[in-house]
Amino acid sequence: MKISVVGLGYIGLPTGAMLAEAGHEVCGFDVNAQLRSRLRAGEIPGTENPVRELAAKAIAEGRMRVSERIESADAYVICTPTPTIDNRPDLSFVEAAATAVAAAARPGDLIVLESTVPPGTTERIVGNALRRAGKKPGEFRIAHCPERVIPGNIVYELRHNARVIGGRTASDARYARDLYASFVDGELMLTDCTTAELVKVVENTYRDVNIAFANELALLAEELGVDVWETIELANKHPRVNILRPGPGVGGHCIPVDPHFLSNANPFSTELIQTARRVNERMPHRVVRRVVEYVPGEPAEKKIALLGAAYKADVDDARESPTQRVEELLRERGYRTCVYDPLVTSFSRPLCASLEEAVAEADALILMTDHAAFRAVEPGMAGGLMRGRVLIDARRFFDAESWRAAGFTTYVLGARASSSLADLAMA
Ligand code: SAJ
Repeated sequence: MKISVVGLGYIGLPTGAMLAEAGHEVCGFDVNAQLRSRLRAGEIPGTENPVRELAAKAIAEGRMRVSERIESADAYVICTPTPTIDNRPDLSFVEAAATAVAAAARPGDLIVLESTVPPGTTERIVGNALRRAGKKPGEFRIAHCPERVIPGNIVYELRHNARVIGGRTASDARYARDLYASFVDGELMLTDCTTAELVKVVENTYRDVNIAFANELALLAEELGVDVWETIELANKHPRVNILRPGPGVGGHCIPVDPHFLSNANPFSTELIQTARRVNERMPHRVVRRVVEYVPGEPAEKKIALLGAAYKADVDDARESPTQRVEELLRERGYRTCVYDPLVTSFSRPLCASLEEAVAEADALILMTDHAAFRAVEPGMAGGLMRGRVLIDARRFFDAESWRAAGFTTYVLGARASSSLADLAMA
């Protein structure tokens, strides 16, 4: 088949490259002209090596072309972002892509939307775009096949994950299945478009609610003087319990966003979902509260070093990162801040160039992201450069005992109080 992939971001690019590898003729388009020319030159953005290798190979071998427009094809796969503005879904990228695809598509063609959207969106937006182009939606095959890959392991999951394929009709779903069967080894499950849309949003909302539960438990355990990490580990030994991990907040462009697609659809039937969102949104405030408690004195005279700008471990993506919120809140209170991340290049504020620069003369160090690279951070080195010796570990990442042995006062989210505030007052 000839396939037009619309949107060459973290999903469209590897999906296009996989389709090309499976033997299809792929032409990709992205509205970002700079990205188009970089891709043509073989410069693949991002730090996931399997994605870079796969895309570079498909482009170099001419099996995937980066086009200046959306070319007519047998199938169109739309992979554009769906952010939120004030917690409401912004479907403008999907609408623009659907309008352009509708102009190029011919009767019998398949149009697949992969972007995460509120239930009911695919048929409405694609159908309306076709009608505006003077075409009859019934003459096209329309499907929603939500992407489900985890950033950090994209190529593997693209190939192996089960996929939900929703069709406008059962025959549209079967037609789309044949396309996905050409590169997916996982199970392909067929349903209607709206169910597929709901399934995708439900998966991410389930994760948000589960993390909120873990975060609430962390705060409760602190009050009870119990270690939440041990509690969760022991509870998870039960064959039907799987509680996720507490942390400084929930970031990324999916999990904190998608629950709003549901609560926006009906605020009255989504109270649990909305509460979970609030619990997770409060976590950055909890981190800042600990800074206030553990670093007494005039904030303007204090420097706080933050390790990790990425929203999670070992990715270079800082979108909706809890670090961004914690830094903002610290600055609002008057603290000086310095964020270091060895992977992230794009952040809301300038990043420190090195770990040494971040910790130099700092009064406290906050571990925000559990990047493997931070395993090499030694309390002796950090303590030698810092002015104060306070470690706030929001992921239970470091071995707190060795930091305490190096003279640090430590706070570990959800852990049994190990350096009490009373100790701090006496120090
Ligand atoms: N987090 C915790 N505790 C945990 C797990 C995660 O605090 O136990 C935090 C992370 O630190 C991060 C945030 O949650 O800030 C989100 O990270 P994540 O790894 O849970 O999810 P994403 O956003 O990287 O990817 C999710 C995945 N969805 C599910 O696992 C249900 C992925 O499969 C989706 O394709 C992706 O969203 C998406 O694009 O929708």
